[in-house]
Amino acid sequence: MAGALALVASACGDDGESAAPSVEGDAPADPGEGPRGCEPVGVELEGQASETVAVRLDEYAFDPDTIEVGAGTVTFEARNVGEEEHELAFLPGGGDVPLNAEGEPDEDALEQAGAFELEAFGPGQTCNATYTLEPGSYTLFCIVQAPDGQTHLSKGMRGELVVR
Ligand SMILES: [Cu+2]
Repeated sequence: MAGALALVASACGDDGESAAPSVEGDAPADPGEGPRGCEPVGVELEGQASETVAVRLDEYAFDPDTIEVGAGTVTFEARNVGEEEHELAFLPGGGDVPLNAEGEPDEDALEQAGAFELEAFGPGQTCNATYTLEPGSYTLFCIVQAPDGQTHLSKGMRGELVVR
């Protein structure tokens, strides 16, 4: 086994991170045809989840757009049924997503508010995010840019999560 591994390693030369160069190599084609893949969140918590909530992401809405769950560990099973990438972001406290002077989402304010997200992933994929949530209201939103440059949020892609 060790010998086989050494052989593979030497066959690859000094390329210790064989995945990285190929990702870089593919990068120019990505904006056109390579949607981002799912990067699940909280996989280590999934076993403790007391609820699983299926959410469909589409242009430009969440379905359902109002979700109620019990406090504790919850898995969101997000399915992108649209044609663009989508994300599932959470703003604790609810209310409107803070915007900057240009009318775009204010990243600093979002960070201060403790916003968190399941990062954007491409059409046809299902991606899980598991969080342990405190009771309260959360605004759900997606600020991926549409082809016309506007955010999905500005096109109405938002919802509400109530954690009891
Ligand atoms: Cu979106």
